Amino acid sequence: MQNFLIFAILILGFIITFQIARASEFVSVIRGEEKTRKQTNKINAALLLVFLIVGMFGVYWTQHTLGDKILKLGTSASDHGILVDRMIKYTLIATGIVFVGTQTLLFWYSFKYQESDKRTVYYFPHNNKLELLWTVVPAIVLTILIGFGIVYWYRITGAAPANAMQIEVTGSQFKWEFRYPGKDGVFGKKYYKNIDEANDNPLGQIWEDAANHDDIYESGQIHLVVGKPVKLIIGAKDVIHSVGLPHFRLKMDAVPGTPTTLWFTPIKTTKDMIKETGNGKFVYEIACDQMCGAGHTGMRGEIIVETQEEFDQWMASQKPKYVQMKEAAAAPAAPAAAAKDSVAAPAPATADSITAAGAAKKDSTAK
Ligand SMILES: [Cu+2]
Repeated sequence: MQNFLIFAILILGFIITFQIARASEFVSVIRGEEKTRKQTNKINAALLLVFLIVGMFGVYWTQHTLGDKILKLGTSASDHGILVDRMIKYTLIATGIVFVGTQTLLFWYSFKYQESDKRTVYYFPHNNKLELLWTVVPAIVLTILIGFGIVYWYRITGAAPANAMQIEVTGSQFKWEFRYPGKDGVFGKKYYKNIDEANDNPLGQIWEDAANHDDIYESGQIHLVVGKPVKLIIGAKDVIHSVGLPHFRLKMDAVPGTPTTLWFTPIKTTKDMIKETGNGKFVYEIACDQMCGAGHTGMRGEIIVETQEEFDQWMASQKPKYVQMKEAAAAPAAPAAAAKDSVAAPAPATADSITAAGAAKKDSTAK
């Protein structure tokens, strides 16, 4: 029924438009074609001017109303973000001047130089100087802007400093998971077939690899040190996600099977930002920047930027996943207590049986 109504409305609309067009044609015949054409021309010229004024006001109004939503992020909280902000500013200034200039001339001239009986048309086919000017000037401006961009791009995507803290970031529908390499500074090996949420191995760490034994696993939230470079090693378990860091002005795709990296130095602590924004609940956000499914908008992670002392204190309170798992496995007599730390209720009794199961799985796929 609804479809029929929509169809009927469309048909009626078509008939009405057709009839109006026909009626105006008859009117123009009665009035005289030439006169009508001139009149329409005048109306169109005036409408172009109206379009310019309304359009320019629209541009101003959108900035005025929505600009806050962007600017509320405050000044950038990372060193790279300052470069990005600077680049956006210069680009907006250059394109803004060109936009206002060209649009004003385009619509104003259409109005001012509309058809007139008092004026003969000046035939102006070609001018080398002008062509050179409007080719060379934009080329120079664009080269400068792109040059800036390339230099910044290499700085942002280039190798991280040797003293950078490393954090592995893994996206999946619909959450962020993190891993710190622990005291040895080395990430243990992982294998995607080892991913086993039920047995407390969400990243698929290979427990036989001793480098895994001190790796710290975090879900949803990470801690960074202010003024200390951090390198993110980014991956995904299912589809393509993207690590979006609006306050740091950075983003990088999280691709299954192809690790990507991103490094930056946070320059303001969370406390600094609370003071700066006046928002007591301020928290740095990791937003998924790649449409990844139904829960995409809720795929949120949090970053706490703090001083080295605060970070060390927090890190000292963290237990490696391996230790957590061992402890849960060593306490089979008290399943209620174990269930608190480990998601797995009917899980294998020992860590050894978990690794054995993982190894068996690998063997079966190797055949
Ligand atoms: Cu996502």
